Amino acid sequence: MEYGEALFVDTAIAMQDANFYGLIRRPADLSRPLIEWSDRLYSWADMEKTSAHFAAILTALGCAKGDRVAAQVEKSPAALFLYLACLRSGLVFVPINTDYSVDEVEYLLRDSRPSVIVTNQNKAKRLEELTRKLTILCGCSTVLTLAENGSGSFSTYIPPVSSYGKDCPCAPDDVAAILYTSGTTGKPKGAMLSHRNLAVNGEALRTTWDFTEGDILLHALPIFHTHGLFVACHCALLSGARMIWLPAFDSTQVLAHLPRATVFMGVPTYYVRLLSRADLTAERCAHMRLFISGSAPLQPETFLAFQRRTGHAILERYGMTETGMNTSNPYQGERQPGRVGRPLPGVSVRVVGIDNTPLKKGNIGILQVRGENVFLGYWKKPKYTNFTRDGWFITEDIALIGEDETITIVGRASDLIISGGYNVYPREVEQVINTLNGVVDSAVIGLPHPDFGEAVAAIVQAQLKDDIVLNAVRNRLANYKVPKIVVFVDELPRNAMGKVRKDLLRRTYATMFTMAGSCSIDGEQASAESGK
Ligand code: MCA
Ligand code: AMP
Repeated sequence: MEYGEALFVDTAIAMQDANFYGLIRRPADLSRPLIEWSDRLYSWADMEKTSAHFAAILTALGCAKGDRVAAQVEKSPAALFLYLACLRSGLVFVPINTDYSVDEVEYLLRDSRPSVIVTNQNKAKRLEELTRKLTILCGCSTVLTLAENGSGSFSTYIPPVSSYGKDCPCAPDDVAAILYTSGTTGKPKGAMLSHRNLAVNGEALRTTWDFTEGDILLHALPIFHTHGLFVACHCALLSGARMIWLPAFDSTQVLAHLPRATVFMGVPTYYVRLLSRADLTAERCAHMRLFISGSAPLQPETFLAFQRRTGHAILERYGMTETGMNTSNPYQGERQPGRVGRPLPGVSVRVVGIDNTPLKKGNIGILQVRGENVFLGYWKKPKYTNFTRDGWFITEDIALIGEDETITIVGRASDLIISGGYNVYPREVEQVINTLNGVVDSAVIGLPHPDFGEAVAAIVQAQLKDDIVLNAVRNRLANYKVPKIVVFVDELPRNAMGKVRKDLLRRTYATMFTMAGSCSIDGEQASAESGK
């Protein structure tokens, strides 16, 4: 059984030049604000002008269609304009998590081989050293800087007049962006997203969630992932809406801006943290029309507590880096806690058994997805691309399609941990821990956590100080991958094949974080995180 409609018919998307930038719906009056950022307003005209200027800079730097531009920059309107400049020039944007360590960045640069790397002043020196090394090894080149206020060696580069020109025509399957996502192998893979992928998914979300020019999107997400860059920004860009941007999630800031906003998007942790604030009230949300959650499971108790407190039923949707958004609860109609709704326009889903046989409603199996939202494949790693022979993308999610055709994500086939909306692949952390002297083996697992949903725990067969383990991970990987707890054991439990029984470990340590009870969703006992 398959559900949803894979054929997506939209004349705007069927047009000859499929450059996603051409689909942006500017308001008639370009002086209208697009982004409110601290005490500055950036208009739609600023977006047009700055992205054209940045595109000219990239051309002057020698970038040609299809070249990669890597960006490890703090969130700012200038960073968004850099992304748009890449689209306009037919370049492939490669956003990098600002928290990534030198080792992690090195891997991404070696893999993506960008022609230009844009970064912050404080990272530039480090990246220049890295780039010098990589230039010898694999031909990576220029490193330039772009600060949060838009200054830096990238934006002050003066391109010759001849570098300014028309936007680059693109075919629907031209790659617009490569987003890195980890995998069971522990090494990130670059998901190639085409102009078509971005267009069909952006349009599906805009129409499903009823975005209009009158909307004001409160944006607190990072912009190096699908959620903050594509889901949030594309809804605004495709509808002529306005955005209020925060540098990062901060519940005080979010609450301060909610009375002027109409839409808010976040990972479940944002909602848990908002609920821990007694000043989250229905009055404060009176101007809001929609709260959206995704990237990780929204607990039904969070959904219900939020509804009780504010009168708003959070709309939960489900997606992946490789596919964009696949399903959504309805804008009009009942939003069901614990379910991720039905397929979006243009998306088909099915649930299959281990022999790849499609299952009937009511059965649990692996979720597969098909549609024009599904990515082109992994950059330079075709053999990792998980498609069935008949063209379905195999997710690592286990799902149930209900009688009413709504979907519940019941688990994951892989060991993936989703902590506060960030993915952590255990293998990557285990590999670091296992290199330490005295470590026989380790098992990294996700445990229920009241704030992050899941948190990383390391069960290590060794007798060491936990600082040694934590510092080793901290030095090599991004902060959010550092275990929140390390447990030393004499022996890891194994099955007959010698494989570590992670299921048993997850059960044994299940209440490790929840017992501590660091966050309350009732607001009365605001947690230590309440200022975040
Ligand atoms: C920060 N830390 C974390 C996390 N974030 N640890 C675990 N999980 C995290 N997500 C580290 C910090 O570095 C710090 O380490 C310590 O934990 C406490 O941090 P805290 O100050 O509480 O964190 P924060 O800075 O307030 O950030 C938490 C956050 C943030 C606001 C939840 O992680 C966030 O904005 N997450 C959103 C991620 C996201 O956009 N995901 C979308 C992916 P130390 O104590 O050592 O300093 S796109 C996707 O998934 C798909 C496609 C989809 O469906 O959308
Ligand atoms: P990423 O690798 O960052 O693309 O994350 C994609 C994964 O996030 C999916 O495969 C799911 O496991 C998870 N995910 C996203 N949205 C939801 C949701 N609403 N409920 C449960 N899991 C989700």
